[in-house]
Amino acid sequence: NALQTVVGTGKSQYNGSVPINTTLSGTTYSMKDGSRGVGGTFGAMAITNANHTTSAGAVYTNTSNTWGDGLQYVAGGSTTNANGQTAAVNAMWGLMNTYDMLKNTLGWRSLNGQNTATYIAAHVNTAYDNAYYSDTCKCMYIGDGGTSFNNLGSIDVIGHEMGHGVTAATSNLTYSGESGGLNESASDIQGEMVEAYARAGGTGNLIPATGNDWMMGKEIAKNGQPLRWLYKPSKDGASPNAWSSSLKQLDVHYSSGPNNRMFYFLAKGSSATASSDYYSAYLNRAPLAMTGIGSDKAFRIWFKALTTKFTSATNYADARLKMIASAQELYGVGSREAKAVQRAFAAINVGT
Ligand code: ASN
Ligand code: ZN
Repeated sequence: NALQTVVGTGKSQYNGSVPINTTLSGTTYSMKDGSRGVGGTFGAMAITNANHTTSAGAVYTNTSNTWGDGLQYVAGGSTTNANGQTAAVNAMWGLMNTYDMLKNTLGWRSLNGQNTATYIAAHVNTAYDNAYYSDTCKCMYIGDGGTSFNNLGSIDVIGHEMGHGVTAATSNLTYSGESGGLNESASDIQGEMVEAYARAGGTGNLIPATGNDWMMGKEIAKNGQPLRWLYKPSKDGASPNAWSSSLKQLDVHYSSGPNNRMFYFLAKGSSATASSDYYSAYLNRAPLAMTGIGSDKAFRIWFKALTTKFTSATNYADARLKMIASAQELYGVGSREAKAVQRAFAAINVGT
């Protein structure tokens, strides 16, 4: 038919001017990307306008292929963003980069690996300070932010929400207790890896070793404080840095902390200096510190375990065993990578 994927220009809120894929039909542009995903609700990856309700609404359209003005949405505001396009640009940019990171580095297509198109509904609810994935629609809802946050559409938060879709389609980790913490951590890890990929230019088939900040949602916070610190979870005042038998009683956004830290140590290593944010009191045998294997290998090991080995009931001890098995399959029994996994779990008080 007459649908044609074209490249437009979006003024995003957190990443400046960005190229976004749109679709031209007659003389109308719509925020649909027919090159990323097929089928699904809209036949292509898409951004809709929930228009301050809790239902998805219609796909964004425009008479030109230039979208948004980079400004925070203000209800009834006089800026061009009063039409809400900037929120849609944020969403499309995050979604494109999430899709590309998974596909280009891991060969994983969309949420389910089968390339079923997903979408994001922008402007959900009014002054809504959250974003979430729904497995009913296999889609994500992004709020404009209220008292605590600006628009929730930073790259790491979108990567996080899409991570819930990947987890739901694979291990389906139960969203409570230790498995719930691992579910949350899987999303935080994916969010950071998308951030690293996007900031390196969004091309290539490796996860860059640098580029992400190891903090979830720093860009969106009105007070400058991130939602979570992956490298030292306790900085939020509520998340523990290490596993304990009472971890399972915590909210999943706190019991995620130790696994986030495990992943940081695995990728980047730890320090032997007790005053460092990167120090683990549990690596109390020589050499006291550990050397990381880089984000690319760490994420390959993690993703293989999450999508092919974990079950809905996987806890921290089970995750350790399956991560070691994953590393052994990818890099060999006795490999530096497999030993690093063991060491990273030891650093959060899981195993030795
Ligand atoms: N933004 C939150 C999350 O994705 C929503 C929730 O509590 N599930 O974790
Ligand atoms: Zn989450």
